[in-house]
Amino acid sequence: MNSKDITLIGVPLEEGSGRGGCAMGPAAFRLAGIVKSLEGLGFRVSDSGDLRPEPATDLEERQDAKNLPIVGAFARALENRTYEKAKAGTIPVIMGGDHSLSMGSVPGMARYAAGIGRPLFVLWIDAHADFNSPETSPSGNIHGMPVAFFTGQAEFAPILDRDRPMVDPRNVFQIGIRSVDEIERKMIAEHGVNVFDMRAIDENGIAAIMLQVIDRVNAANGLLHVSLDVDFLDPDIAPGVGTTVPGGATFREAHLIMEMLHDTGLVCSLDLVELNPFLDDRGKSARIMVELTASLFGRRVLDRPTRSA
Ligand code: EXY
Ligand code: MN
Ligand code: MN
Ligand code: MN
Repeated sequence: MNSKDITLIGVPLEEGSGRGGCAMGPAAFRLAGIVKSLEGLGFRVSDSGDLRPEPATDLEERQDAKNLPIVGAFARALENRTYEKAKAGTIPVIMGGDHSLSMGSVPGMARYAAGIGRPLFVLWIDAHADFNSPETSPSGNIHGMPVAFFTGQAEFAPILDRDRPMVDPRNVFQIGIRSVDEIERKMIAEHGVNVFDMRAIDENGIAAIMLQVIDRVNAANGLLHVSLDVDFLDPDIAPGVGTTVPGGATFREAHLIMEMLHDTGLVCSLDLVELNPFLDDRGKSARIMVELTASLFGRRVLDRPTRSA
């Protein structure tokens, strides 16, 4: 992440979540001052506006993957936009929108990483594993499926190019997990996804976990895509999300993740997802997400010596 250029991409997508509200997310991030915060840190910020694809006519409606024509259309448009903006030397920051948008952002970054011959790693910061497929999903909501999709474990329709680069599930790190479906639990273990649930955070602390993640990415000379779901945070501090799960991360824990990531310079792209302004409390959750974004891009309280390896 040596670039000083950030491209904001608005993704007003809520059809993957099974309820209304997330489509207002991009507007709420703008209102909470995301552009000014990043500019204040010395970045050139270009807001590329909101994607507005038409539903794909070649994708069929189905009950086990609801609203596939529009979710698939967003995945296609975002895969392309993310790839192009990364290739142009900027850092894509995707303002969602529900988590099904990662079916576009992550494959776009996987294509970019493959093009420069580096492996892509994904840090999934979420209460949920999002590793369902249409066959295993209890809800049919696609926002519970993106990790299975971009690791090639749930190919439920020809949404993207068949030859697209996949992310190795062993290159996926999940932090904050506390709500997993039964079959999902088996799937993540079987595929070697690295899961740090809330218990792991309680027992080891965020710092020890993050050092493991960072060392793995560094050792492989990888790029790191970060996907931040609002519901990672405890509902008391971030109520603006449709899938709250009690017992989430504190502001300090989330902040430390972002600060440690910034110091590594490994982060190439960021998803901000599941913000539902309709459920929020006076913009509290939008603001906290913008603050965490600022920490990821270098806002700090004091200078401190860099960690030696
Ligand atoms: N595992 C549940 C499902 O698949 O329906 C809930 C998924 C919620 C996903 C949120 C976005 O992280
Ligand atoms: Mn999620
Ligand atoms: Mn979630
Ligand atoms: Mn399947």
